[in-house]
Amino acid sequence: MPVNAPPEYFKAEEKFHSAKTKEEKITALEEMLRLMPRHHGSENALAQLKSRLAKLRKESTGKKGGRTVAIMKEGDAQVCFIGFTNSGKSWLLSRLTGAKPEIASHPYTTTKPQIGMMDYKGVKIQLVEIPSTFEPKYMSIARTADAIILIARHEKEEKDLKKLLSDNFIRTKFTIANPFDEDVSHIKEKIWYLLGFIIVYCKKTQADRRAEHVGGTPMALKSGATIRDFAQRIHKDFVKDFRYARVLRKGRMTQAGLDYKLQENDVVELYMK
Ligand SMILES: Nc1nc2c(ncn2[C@@H]2O[C@H](COP(=O)(O)OP(=O)(O)OP(=O)(O)O)[C@@H](O)[C@H]2O)c(=O)[nH]1
Ligand SMILES: [Mg+2]
Repeated sequence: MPVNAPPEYFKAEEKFHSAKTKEEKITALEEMLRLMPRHHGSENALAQLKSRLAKLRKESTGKKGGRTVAIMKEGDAQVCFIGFTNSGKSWLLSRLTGAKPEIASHPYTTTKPQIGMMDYKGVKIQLVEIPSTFEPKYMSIARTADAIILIARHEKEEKDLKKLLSDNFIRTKFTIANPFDEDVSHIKEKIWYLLGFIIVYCKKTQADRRAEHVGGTPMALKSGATIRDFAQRIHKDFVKDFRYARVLRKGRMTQAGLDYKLQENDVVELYMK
């Protein structure tokens, strides 16, 4: 047994031993591997975990459908809806995006992940409804998503959904929403707030004339982002060829370098070598 493994490791190990399916075993093993301390004394244990995992992965990929289903991320962020059946996930998805998932009163209407693109002030956010069967191959989407909306109609559901996340080792940040009890526009704001983005606007660049738009193209950046993050997002060479930026903030123009911190509603113009 590894020395100094955190308590979460043993929780994952317990889960591994009680897992009924290969997929659940794999998820637990991946978690154990992640949590195992890495030092000289744990090398053997690490190697053992890796080989067990490789074996299980090999056994499970032969099966139809594969082990995990990845949804290609599109837009600036991917947000999952997780909730019990009939909680209004498909309904919410259809209200927030142009998607037309089947909405019905019978349980488990949605059997495969449903995708839609939400527009928030010109920024695109991909929304994914996870089927309420909570199959491991679909739960893995939530693990890599940028945020999760737990769709809960009452406290019991909220509690059970939180447990579901923890049982699946999902640490993605989340918030709770109830589509039949809350304004859809309010949920939209919640999603945005949870993501913690700011919107800045791109002004024409010398290097890229296509970036020229009346009013500027909106760009979503993590709050705390700098001119460097901004430049990198437009083109990988823009940091290398960067001379300076001009930032229009609350009516005032400032000349700024790569480390300059951006704020909501800044309009940024890059000058290149
Ligand atoms: N209470 C209430 N129910 C509604 C409302 N609008 C739709 N519904 C019903 O909510 C139920 C669930 O809707 P869905 O969006 O399909 O639920 P889901 O979470 O996607 O469920 P599954 O995909 O079937 O697991 C349906 O029976 C709808 O008719 C509403 O305003 N209030
Ligand atoms: Mg549905």
